[in-house]
Amino acid sequence: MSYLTFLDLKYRPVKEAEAVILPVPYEATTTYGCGAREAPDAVLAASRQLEEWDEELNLDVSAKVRIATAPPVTPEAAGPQAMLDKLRKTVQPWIAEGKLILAIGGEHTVTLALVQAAQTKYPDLHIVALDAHADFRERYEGSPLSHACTLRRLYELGRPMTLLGVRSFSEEEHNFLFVAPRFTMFQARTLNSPEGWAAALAHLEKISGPVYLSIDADVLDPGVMPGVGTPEPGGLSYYQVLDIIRTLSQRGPVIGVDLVELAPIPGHRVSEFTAARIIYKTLGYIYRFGGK
Ligand SMILES: [Mn+2]
Repeated sequence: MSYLTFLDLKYRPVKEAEAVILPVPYEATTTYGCGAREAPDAVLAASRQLEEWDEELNLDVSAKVRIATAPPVTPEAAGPQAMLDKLRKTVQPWIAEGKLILAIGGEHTVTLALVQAAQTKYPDLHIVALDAHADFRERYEGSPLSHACTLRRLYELGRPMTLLGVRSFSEEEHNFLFVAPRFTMFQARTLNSPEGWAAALAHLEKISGPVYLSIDADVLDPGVMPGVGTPEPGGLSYYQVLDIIRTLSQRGPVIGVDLVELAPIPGHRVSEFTAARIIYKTLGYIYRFGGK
């Protein structure tokens, strides 16, 4: 095959896989720094440099889990809704078969289709989002499907939601977030106090049932993850993000994952390498603790 595979693994058709790495190079509504469309290829290229051995779990995850890298879901000229429909139809049969999808965006909008597809098999799912921004606007620049509205659209799917690492939102978002039912938020500043961090992990441990995990790369501190469209200071550390994912995996099934909004900086490899590492660590945690 002519496209890149995760970890440079030998090509495996999706139908033979338990876990599917899905590149979604979609970028239409980015408002500041752009480059999210370059992210999937950059992450796949960086993943070739990863050790297959997980130094924390003491196992070669790639030898235990049948991983396939799917062909990229390419953007639809007809607009965001057409793109989301195409993405949803692509992953629907894989989810029905119980495969774990790990999607690499692309802008945050893609999460909507992935969660809608996951919801057909896991109607009782809980959405956990890691994001510097609330993404809770009703509309942004005229569009309800802007990346700045993603978590609002997800929330409207009617499931409980937990948002961690947020440190920037508008007055409109503030007024909504602090009264919204079935919604829990741990701001980045809270997570940086020992009590706040312990409370967040205790909350995650208590989530029952399937979890869909959406990681906006900008949840990480820009010192760790500079390659994002809107780098907000005061973000989470690499180990904080890993501890959140490990905690979620230990408590129950994590049934879908995406990492979005990465915007690689040409010649500066740290962001895509860190993203590749987080995706592989996530797969390791889910395999080791979640039975997938
Ligand atoms: Mn976001």
